[in-house]
Order: sequence, then C-alpha cells, then structure tokens
Amino acid sequence: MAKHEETPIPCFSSLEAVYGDGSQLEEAKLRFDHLNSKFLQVFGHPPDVFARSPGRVNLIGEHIDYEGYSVLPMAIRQDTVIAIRKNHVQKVLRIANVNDKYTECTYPVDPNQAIDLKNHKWGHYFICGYKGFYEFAKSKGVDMGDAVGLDVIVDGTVPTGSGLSSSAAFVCSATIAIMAAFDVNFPKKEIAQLTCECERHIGTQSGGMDQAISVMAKTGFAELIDFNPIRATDVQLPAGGTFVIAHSLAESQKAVTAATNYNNRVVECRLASIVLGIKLGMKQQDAISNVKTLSDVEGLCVSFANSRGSSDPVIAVKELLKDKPYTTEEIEAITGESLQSIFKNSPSSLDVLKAAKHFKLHHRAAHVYSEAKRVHAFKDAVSSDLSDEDKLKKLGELMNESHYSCSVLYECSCPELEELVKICRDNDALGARLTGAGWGGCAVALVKEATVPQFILNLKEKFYQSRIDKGVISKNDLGLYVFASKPSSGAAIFKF
Ligand code: NG1
Ligand code: MG
Repeated sequence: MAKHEETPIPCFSSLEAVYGDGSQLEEAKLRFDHLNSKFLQVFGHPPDVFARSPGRVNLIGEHIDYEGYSVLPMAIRQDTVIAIRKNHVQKVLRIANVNDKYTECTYPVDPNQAIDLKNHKWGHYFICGYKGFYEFAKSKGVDMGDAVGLDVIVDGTVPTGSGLSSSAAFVCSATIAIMAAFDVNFPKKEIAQLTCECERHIGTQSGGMDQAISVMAKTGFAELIDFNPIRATDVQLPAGGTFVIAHSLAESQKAVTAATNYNNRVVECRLASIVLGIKLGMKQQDAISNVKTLSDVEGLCVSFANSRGSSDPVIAVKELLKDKPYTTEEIEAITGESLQSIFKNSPSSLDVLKAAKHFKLHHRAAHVYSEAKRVHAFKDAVSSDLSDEDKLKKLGELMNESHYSCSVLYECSCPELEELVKICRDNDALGARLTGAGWGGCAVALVKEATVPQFILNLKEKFYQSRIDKGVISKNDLGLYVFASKPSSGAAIFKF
C-alpha cells in the first residue's frame, strides 16, 4: 500500500467521510448548501467541485519549522471550504466570500502576476495558491494551455489571526480547489511542499508546518512533521487528556507585522547561525553562502559542546554568542560583509533590516535548539512505557517549558496570552502555552478529559467575562473562542 503522504488528496462524493455522522455533519450540510446557493446567486451557475483544508493547533515545536526542525501539530475541525468553477467566458479570477465582511476580490488570470504586498487584501491568499499551482504544474511538465477564468467562493471557519493557521487552511484549500477544477491531483507531500512555498508570496518567510499538517492530517492522530523532505509520522496521544484551545482575543496580523515580528525572527536566526558557523571555524564566505538555518550549524555546535563534556548545542550558544543584543556593526565585524549585501536577494529580509535596531542572536538560538529537543522529548514521552497519567504530566511540563522559551527567549507572546496561560495553569491545566506564531492568537492547554467542562467554565469566568462585559466579544460567540479539540482529518475534495 502506498504511504499516506505519497497518495493524492482524496476525493469524496459525500460529506460523511470528513464530517462524520454527528452534529458536525449537520453543520457541514448546511454550510455546503449555503455555499451552493450563494454560488448560484453570485455567478448564476452552480460550482463544479469543492475543496476543504483544516486549520491546526501546534502542540509543541514553535518557530522552529523554518529552521529545519520537526514540529508536532494536529489538525482541528475548523476549516476553509472553497467552491470553484472554471469560467471560459469571463477571463478573470473572481473570489467571493460567504462572509460579507470580505468583499469580492478580482484578479487577472496571469499566473505570473505580482501580489501587491503594500496593499494587503484577503484574496491575496487565493492568489498564493493560484501562482503556486501554476509554478508546480509547469515544473511537472503539465500543459495548462491558455489561462481561463475562475469563479470562487470561500467559507472559512478557522478564526483569523489566531495562531490556528487560517492562512494555510485558505492557501491549501485554494490550491487544491484549483487542482480539482483543472482535474489534476498530486501526492500529498508534494502539495504540502508546494503550498508551503507559495504561501511565502504573501511576504512571510514561513516554515512548512501549517501546510503539511493541513494536507496530511489523519483523524485521531497528531503528527510529527519532519522537513527536507516533508514527512509525517502518526502520534497517538495518551488517553485521558484533551487539548483545549482558547483565544487571547488579541489578533495577530502576521502578514502586516512581518518585518518586526515573524520575518525579524527568521532573520535573527539566520544571523545567529552564520555567526555561530564563523565562530566555530567556518570561513566567512562559506558561512554566508551555505548556512541558512540553525540546523545547518547544529553539528558544529554539538562538537563544541562535546569538548565541554555535553551534547547540547545550547552550550555553544551560551559561550559563543553574547547575551546582549548585537548591533549591525558588531555583526558585520564578524561576517566581514554588510547585512544589506548578505540579504540582497530577499526583499522581505531587507524590510526587517530597515526596521531593526539590534539583533538578539543568543536568545533566539537558545530557543530554537531547546525547543527542537522538547519536540522529541514530547514524542518520546508519548511512546514511552509510562502510564497514561504520567505521560500526560510529562507532556504538560514540556508545554510549559515551551511557553517559557517562546515568551522569554523568543519574545513572541503578549500580555493577553500571558494572562490566559496563567489562568489555564491556575485552573489545573497539566500544561499551557501559546500556539502558532504568537504575538496574539490562541493558547493551547492540556487538560484531564473529565475536567474539561469545568475548565472551560473557569476560563469563561476568569478570562472572558470581563471582555464580554466590555463588549469585546458577544456571549453567544464564546464557543468560537474557547473549545476542546480532537485531532481531525486533512484536506479533501468533494464532487457530488
Ligand atoms: P501561524 O501564524 O500560526 O499560522 C506561523 C507559521 C508556521 C510556524 C509558526 C510558528 C505561516 C504560514 N506559518 O504560524 O510555519 O513557523 O508560525 O511556529 O507563516
Ligand atoms: Mg498563518
């Protein structure tokens, strides 16, 4: 039997295969019916085909995918569904949304069009998938002929700016919907790679976690995702524990804040790895040309640590990178080349340089190496012969350590997330941490299954009630902001 990741995206003729047979199925039926009638209303004909791809919650392994390290997310039930149909008459891409908050976007059919990053629009995520699909089809030698128009309606239930990867759910379902409209399909791992690359058209230098889990998830399992090449290994979580997702209500607009937040950290990690490489004996030019991520110099760091009687790369970070932030001049004195020149081929990195006053190399590298270890400790604990109860305790501890590292070393938390994580722990979570990129968005807490309803009630009272009183959210929407989540299934195509 072909491995899961080698198989193409499954195509179903009914909703049950993805949405089960309970209340989720009823909701899904209403949603698809609504999409269908909205499509008719907007475009005057029904869609040909639908695609869906889920959001995810990352259980552990934050901000290390782009450094080449494995991460451990699971898909959530919230997803983006896209209805699509080729239009041979009107040669334009018309992208509408069931939610009126998102007004219809139109784009030309040219797959080589540039995305206007200075003028962010929700439809840009669809164009990421569109460009990615054409780039990939071309690389595979598929003849796409003349471009045709596309009629599209999007329905997303993953809360945006929440660290649950609404962006990847959108980009993946867009890419898969376009594939389905053109009647082509590819192995999941190739789609995971292509969607990871094409989401970068939005201007963030993302790793591949979100797209990989969205495409490759399986019901009932979290996945250990490895990169280069992308691979997914099933992780069966211990019985008796439930992950509760809770929104801090601070929205993190990653595409808009990339230069100071997300891409800033990617650049800091690159600089940390170049400086480490040079300090560990590489020639300046070699390090600049060949060292892209901290995983590239891990071997050198470990050899250094060995000479100190340890195998922990963080030892090298502690001895070789100063604790205080580096100025541009200090780094250039080490690299022998200007930062402008090192990053000359990456416009989004140049934006980072423009915005940055200094670079915290020590802290960022210490986070990445220690977080990478925690991911494996998490996976090892799951497959150990500990009792389920002890396993859950260990997972909780690792989640707490991960949060500390994100908050103190990586500085990607925010006051609302700190408050929420503390409330989770004070209310008997086995562990709690921010999830996703941070700077807002959600926390994930590991909670004993039997206490989930009480735990959620406590969060409502201690975190959300004051925000309801102030009108930040409405009481009726609470279920959208705090909910228990089980590992859900990955992307799918529906043709009825
Ligand atoms: P969010 O912001 O949660 O979608 C982002 C990146 C991931 C990963 C996490 C941090 C994208 C599409 N996703 O996730 O690749 O780096 O931050 O662990 O940029
Ligand atoms: Mg995202």
